[in-house]
Amino acid sequence: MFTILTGAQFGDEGKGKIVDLMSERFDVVVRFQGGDNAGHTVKVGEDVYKLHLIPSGFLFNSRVLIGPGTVLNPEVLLDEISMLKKSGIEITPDKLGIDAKTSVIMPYHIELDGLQESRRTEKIGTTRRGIGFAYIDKIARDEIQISDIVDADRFMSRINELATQKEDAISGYGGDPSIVTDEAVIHRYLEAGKKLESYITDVSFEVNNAIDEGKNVLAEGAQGTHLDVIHGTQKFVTSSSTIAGSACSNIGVGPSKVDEVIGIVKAYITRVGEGPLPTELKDDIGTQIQTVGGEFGTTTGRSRRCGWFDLPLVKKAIHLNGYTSMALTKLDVLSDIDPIRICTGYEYNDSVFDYPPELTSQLLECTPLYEDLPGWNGDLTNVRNYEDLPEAARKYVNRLEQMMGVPIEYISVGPGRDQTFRK
Ligand code: 2SA
Ligand code: GDP
Ligand code: MG
Repeated sequence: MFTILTGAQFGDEGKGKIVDLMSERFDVVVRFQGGDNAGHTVKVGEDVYKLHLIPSGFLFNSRVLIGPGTVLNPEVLLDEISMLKKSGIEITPDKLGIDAKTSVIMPYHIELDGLQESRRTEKIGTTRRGIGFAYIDKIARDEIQISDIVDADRFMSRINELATQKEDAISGYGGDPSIVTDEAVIHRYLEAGKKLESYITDVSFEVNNAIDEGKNVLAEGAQGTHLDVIHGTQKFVTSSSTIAGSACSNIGVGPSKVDEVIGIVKAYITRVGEGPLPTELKDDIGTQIQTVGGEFGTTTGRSRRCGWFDLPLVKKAIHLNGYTSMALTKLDVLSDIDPIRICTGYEYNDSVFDYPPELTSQLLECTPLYEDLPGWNGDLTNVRNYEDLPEAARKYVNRLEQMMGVPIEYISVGPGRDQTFRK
């Protein structure tokens, strides 16, 4: 069985939590795009793990894989492996595999990301992890792959081939180009290569074999649908394709193998970084949601902007991903707010739409239209059954499900594994 899971909004929907929860039934969990810009939080009891690269299935017996469509900072991965080791969790090559063709994020990518972002008059708000520049190099065929850093001669020949181009690029932004051939950096990367060599594998081969053997494979998305580089709110997007179809192309699995596609959706919406967010709340309710929901970037600590549930954006996410079911997270955060608003459409240019306009510039001009539902009071974090939710909360969930037209399978009322139940 092959399952794909993606975020239906702008990321941070709680994918890490739901993947952890589901991993018990998956033999293989695989990351297929993005890099350490992602931040996925897994909370078990009092232990909280904030992961950027290792798939969130690491706590169960699943084999976890990093696919060739990702961009990998090897030092961040090694830090994660040692952080988990300190918590008594061994990430050995039996547990984790990295595809040989995975692009490596080099220090010059990070430098260029920071320089370009500082120079932009209209900022994107990148995580400054070098993601965009690493993907540029993949597409330009100027990447360094993980299999290159395990071989000193090959690595040096790649660096020498690329040096002038990268130095010119950094100088062009007014930066210091010495980082490109810095001996200490090269030494550090070669050391990282030695430590990671035994993890290298062929992810497409492993995943296809696992599916053919009847095992359960989960593809874990990072960021969210509307940050997709092709279908998202350009230019305010990440540099990879975040939607479900990308799992097939990035891992190397045929679309005929996909059995289910799960969308993770928050009971409201958040966005970190710049770009349109039509239902953004810049008032006390927005602050309340941000505080109660702990809406701060898992990677950068930046404040996440918060807004009401935006149905048009979710409808588009349902189109782009073909969700077969949804998990609704963070319902607990909406307690003690009355009324609770659902954006059902937008007014744009004196017309009304129930689907987002194609262009970012148009979405920026949209005024949301709302349906109001009564709120509820009290803490939901101890609720363990759907029937035990306050009636108003059940009505809210049912209305969302009816409007989305896709069944809500899981409801989450807190960061913990046990704070989840089936509808
Ligand atoms: P980048 O760094 O080039 O991918 O940034 C481009 C845009 O993509 C957004 N982006 C994200 N949005 C939500 N969550 C992300 N992960 C972290 C988290 C973010 C953080 O889990 O909280 O800690 O700030 C993520 N990664 C990238 C980014 O904000 C830009 O708008
Ligand atoms: P991801 O990027 O989609 O994996 O999400 P993040 O981990 O970046 O952000 C989600 C945050 O919400 C994390 O701090 C989670 O621990 C937390 N979280 C997940 N589900 C719930 C929930 O149902 N309620 C509350 N209050 N927090 C949750
Ligand atoms: Mg996140």
